[in-house]
Amino acid sequence: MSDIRNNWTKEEVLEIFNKPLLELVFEAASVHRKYHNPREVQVSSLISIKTGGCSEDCGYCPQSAKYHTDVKVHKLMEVEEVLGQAKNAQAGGASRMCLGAAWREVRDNSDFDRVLEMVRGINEMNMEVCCTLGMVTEEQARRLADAGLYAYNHNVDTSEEHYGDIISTRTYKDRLDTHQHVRKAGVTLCSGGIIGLGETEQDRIGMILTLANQEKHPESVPINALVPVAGTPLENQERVSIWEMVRMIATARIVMPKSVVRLSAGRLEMSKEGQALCFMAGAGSVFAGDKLLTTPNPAQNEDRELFKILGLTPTEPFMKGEKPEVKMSYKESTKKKELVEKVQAWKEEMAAAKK
Ligand code: SAM
Ligand code: DTB
Ligand code: SF4
Repeated sequence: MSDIRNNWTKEEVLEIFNKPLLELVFEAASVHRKYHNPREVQVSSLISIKTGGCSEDCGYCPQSAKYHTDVKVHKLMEVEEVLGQAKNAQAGGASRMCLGAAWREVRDNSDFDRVLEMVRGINEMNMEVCCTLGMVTEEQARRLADAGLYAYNHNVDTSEEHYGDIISTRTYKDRLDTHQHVRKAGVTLCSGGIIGLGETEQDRIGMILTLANQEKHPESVPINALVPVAGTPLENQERVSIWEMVRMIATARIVMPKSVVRLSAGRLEMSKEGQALCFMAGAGSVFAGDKLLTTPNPAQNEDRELFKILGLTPTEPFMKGEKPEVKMSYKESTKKKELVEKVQAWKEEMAAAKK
């Protein structure tokens, strides 16, 4: 029987999740070695292209307009600034840029046109581009695909049962509908969730089941530990232990063998040894750079040291999928000729550095 399945039962996943920890890690490590190169870790870099002032009420999120947090609202960034940050991230070893916007959903306006231009520019720089912009229609997903989008991130965050306790302004079904739109546009899906929201073990299993029983597993599965932020309803949540992260990562790894499981938010609180165990349990990706969207993340030099100790190297872009073909190139679509030349020069610089 193929081990790529989408008919997992709650009992089966529960049994995996509750195995003695070292057995669980061993099994996950074995699956990892079958489908992935255990010496490589895919490195993604995040940019918050539009920050704060979001109309949604996600209880964990410092960017909701409903809560009073220290996050400063910032309108959509300029294309040039985003491409400049992408270039620095690429030089630091990132193969993927993830552009995050504090939007409920994408609207068909000039801001979206600007995001499409960012996507074209980063794709032109030979990086994978991921966007996380809230809900999208099928047509919007297609426009992103035509601009060269590689992945779309849209997390289920928790189980369907627990969802209403965390977010009231949209439904679980809304999330899954956007997944369908992304799939129909031929863009790879990045979807995972957060632990530490006050959920039960059943909820953690439920979240994994939602992802593992999709017709096609998400190509990326980010597992976030809640970063409790002052001013949000979840500010006083206790931090999850490293053992809970390891269990989640290992279980996701076993039930979705081909997916890249990302050790996501919460790394700042984890020791190097703890992170090593997460890699052993099948994490094949991290967010790098000293900031996630609005909260801190380990500094680049710390990750470099960690990778060196563990003998890990960052993955090259497009190792697990084709580079998306664009309908209109960055050069044809943009009026900013100077920026086109800059991007060209960066590309040559990067190519020379690799030789
Ligand atoms: N607005 C879009 C959306 O919600 O889909 C995109 C941005 S949103 C910040 C992306 C994801 O970040 C959320 O789905 C959630 O999983 C994660 N996230 C947000 N705040 C977090 C926190 N405090 N700790 C851990 N993960 C968090
Ligand atoms: C994901 O699963 N985690 C990232 C990314 N996808 C967009 C976001 C984490 C955000 C943590 C809180 C913050 O920095 O605002
Ligand atoms: Fe808005 Fe996304 Fe934050 Fe929810 S998680 S409040 S949708 S930015």
